[in-house]
Amino acid sequence: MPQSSFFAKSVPFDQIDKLAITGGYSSIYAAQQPNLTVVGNWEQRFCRLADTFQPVLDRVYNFEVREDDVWIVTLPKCGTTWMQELAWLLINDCDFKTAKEVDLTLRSPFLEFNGVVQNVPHDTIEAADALSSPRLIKSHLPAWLLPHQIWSKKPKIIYVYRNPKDAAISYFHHWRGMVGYQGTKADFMHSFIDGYVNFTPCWPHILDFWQLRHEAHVFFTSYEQMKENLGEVITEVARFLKRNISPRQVQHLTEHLSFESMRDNPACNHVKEFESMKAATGREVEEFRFVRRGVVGSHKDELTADLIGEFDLWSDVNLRDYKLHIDDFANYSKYNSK
Ligand code: PPS
Repeated sequence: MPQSSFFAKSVPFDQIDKLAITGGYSSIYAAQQPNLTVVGNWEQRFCRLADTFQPVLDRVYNFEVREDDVWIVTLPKCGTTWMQELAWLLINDCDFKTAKEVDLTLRSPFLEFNGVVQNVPHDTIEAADALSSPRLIKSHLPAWLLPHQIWSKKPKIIYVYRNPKDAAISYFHHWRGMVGYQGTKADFMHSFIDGYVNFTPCWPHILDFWQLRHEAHVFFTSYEQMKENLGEVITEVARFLKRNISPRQVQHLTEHLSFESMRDNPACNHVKEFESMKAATGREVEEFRFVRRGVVGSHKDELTADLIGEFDLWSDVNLRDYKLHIDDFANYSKYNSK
């Protein structure tokens, strides 16, 4: 049996219980030094994932990367779907017709989705492998768990940051709607801060890509910038992907990518993933709209002042050593450094 590139240490049962996870949950560590520089000591870096991910991690790590791929890498709920639709249209000559007809999860597979839901008829790693070039692939994994060929073949990577307080709120609604979580909001937020929900801890995930932001093949942007000036982000992504785009196309894209238009577009609402989850768990999920609220600062009226204080302290502690402030991430622009 080939040796695994990772090893797992189980997390305490009370955490699993709190998050309504059936089955185990683990901290995943690299078994050998990754072929990219990560923040901190790589031997101490871990990523928390439900144990259902374990069968897919080596498959993902050894996935055949193509130089003309485009990868969208994010922490969950940071604007992944929004950026996928944007990038897919840029890569495909603004083919709005196909974009409306074919579900985004088929046009741009979520590579490790088989770790979220096992035994889905549609294996997302095989689907990504079979896709014709140029492919657009989504992943939430931290840099060192991504296919190792990414760091030698250097396909283009778009990383979207979002204020963790807003991402956590969005994740909470997702966890209720998609996973069936019935615990409290405060318990979920503490699990997020403590790095127990899938793909966390959060700050090292962000910081790895932050330190790569000047690399020619990495585009670091934020949900906040997309909200502030979508047209500018579209133009910057087009420049990054070396795609010509007219002002008229920017206008058309801006309309297609508006919150209202994405909310009412079934191809962008993860309907297929919902169906897989329902079929796999045999449970009805509560009414949940994927494109939900779409605002910056949703935490302000969805979190208590105490929880906001805990989040802020946690961010300060994590950023102090790097002399970074939380606003640095939302404001960064690759071509127009503010
Ligand atoms: S996932 O599950 O990780 O792929 O989710 P992700 O796509 O990263 O994030 C979902 C949030 O993005 C919001 N969204 C948008 N906001 C503004 N405009 C547009 N067009 C748009 N499309 C998606 C979506 O509403 C989720 O955020 P919340 O805060 O829950 O509304």
